[in-house]
Amino acid sequence: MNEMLEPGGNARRLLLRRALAAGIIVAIGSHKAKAAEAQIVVDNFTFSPTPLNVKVGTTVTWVNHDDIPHSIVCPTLKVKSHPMDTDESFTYTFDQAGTYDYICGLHPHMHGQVVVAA
Ligand SMILES: [Cu+2]
Repeated sequence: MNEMLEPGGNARRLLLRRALAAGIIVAIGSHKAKAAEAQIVVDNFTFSPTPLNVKVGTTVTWVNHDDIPHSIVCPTLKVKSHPMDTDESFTYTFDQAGTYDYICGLHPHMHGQVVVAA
């Protein structure tokens, strides 16, 4: 039989190796880019957990599990959500450290707090 090496063999293997390495780099990159997330549930006229402790850069999502609407109002941040109907959510990314008190705009007796650490 002809034992001659296939001319493109090495080049093809090199390309494959490069493709694999690129794939690994992409995987690491996307893992690093994944931002912190946290969730606050609104249920039975209560925010939970409160206080919520997070780090700067965390995206917080409030989800309303009540069968009446609630909203998020934080005067410090000048944030005012739309009224969230059942299972609707509101998202805000905290990019500065601090202690943030908020209330429900529809039921001002509902209090919550997010503590953002640097
Ligand atoms: Cu409410």
